[in-house]
Amino acid sequence: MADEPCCRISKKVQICLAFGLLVAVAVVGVLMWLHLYKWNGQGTTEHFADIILGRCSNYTRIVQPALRNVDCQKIQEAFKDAFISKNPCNITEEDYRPLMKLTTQTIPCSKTILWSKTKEMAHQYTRVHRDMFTLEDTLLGYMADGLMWCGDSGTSEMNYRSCPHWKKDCPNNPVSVFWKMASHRFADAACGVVYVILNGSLSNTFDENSTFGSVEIINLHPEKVQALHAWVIHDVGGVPSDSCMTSSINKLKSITSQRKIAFRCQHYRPAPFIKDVTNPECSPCSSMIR
Ligand code: NGD
Repeated sequence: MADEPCCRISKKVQICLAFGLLVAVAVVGVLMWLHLYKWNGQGTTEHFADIILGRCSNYTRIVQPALRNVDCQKIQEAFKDAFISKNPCNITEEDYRPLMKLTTQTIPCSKTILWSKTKEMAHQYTRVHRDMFTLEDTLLGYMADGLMWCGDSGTSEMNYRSCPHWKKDCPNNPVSVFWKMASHRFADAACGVVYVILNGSLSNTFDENSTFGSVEIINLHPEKVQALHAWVIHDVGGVPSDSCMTSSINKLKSITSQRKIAFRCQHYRPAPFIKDVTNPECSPCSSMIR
């Protein structure tokens, strides 16, 4: 009889405790969810580290066997170290320095292809003309192309839920800093004639704010780069017009002339461009529209 009120109270307490615990778990869950999904960009690509290792092995064994002595395990570690346990809005070029050192590569003169808003076309071109290189045909670009990655301070995990979007969140995120640095280095090393494939179906065929316009063009060295050749590609169904005569291309021309780099522009339709422009130096090329 004397135990009853005590038991009734303890049941109430138990229920209160259970409810409190449930609320606490829910709050922690919501906070974790908000933390993981706090960015507006896609999260880290699933199996990021394995993909880097796999692509590195494939590239150094099959694509460019001259690089077979490269240590892919070390490269994978250096890549992860650049952004793991770091604030993903505060990544610096210093963070990527070790990775850059491990991936030095020589590209022959007059074999560099830059692109802007023509990624597919540029890669189709180098799949046919295998002696030419876009950044994504180098080891560094090959490993990272199409992937997303980021971590966070206070955890050694990658964030697979969300990563900072370069426009909506912050510019100094792991992906943007990587591509800016890789593009800078690629342009910096270019020599001879450099080619750029541009999209003639857009009004801003040359976009000063693009990576090509803001990073690559200003890092070509006039002592090594004798000319920049722009290949402007039209849509098949587009109105045939001279895409080399637009104000946007004139802007590019004036930037190159200020930088003491010769400039030449040719316009093409996609199919003949991929197939026929085998010798970039041919002049005039049979596939020219005019
Ligand atoms: O700051 C950025 C950024 N800038 C552009 N892009 C960016 N992505 C970020 N995460 N952070 C994206 O790069 C954009 O959405 C496109 O998907 C892609 C290329 O942008 P585009 O078509 O505007 O061309 P860009 O001129 O900016 O750059 C192409 C040149 C080319 O010669 C490559 O050697 O710069 C080199 N690149 C830059 C950025 C990304 C390559 C890549 C790549 N492979 O993803």
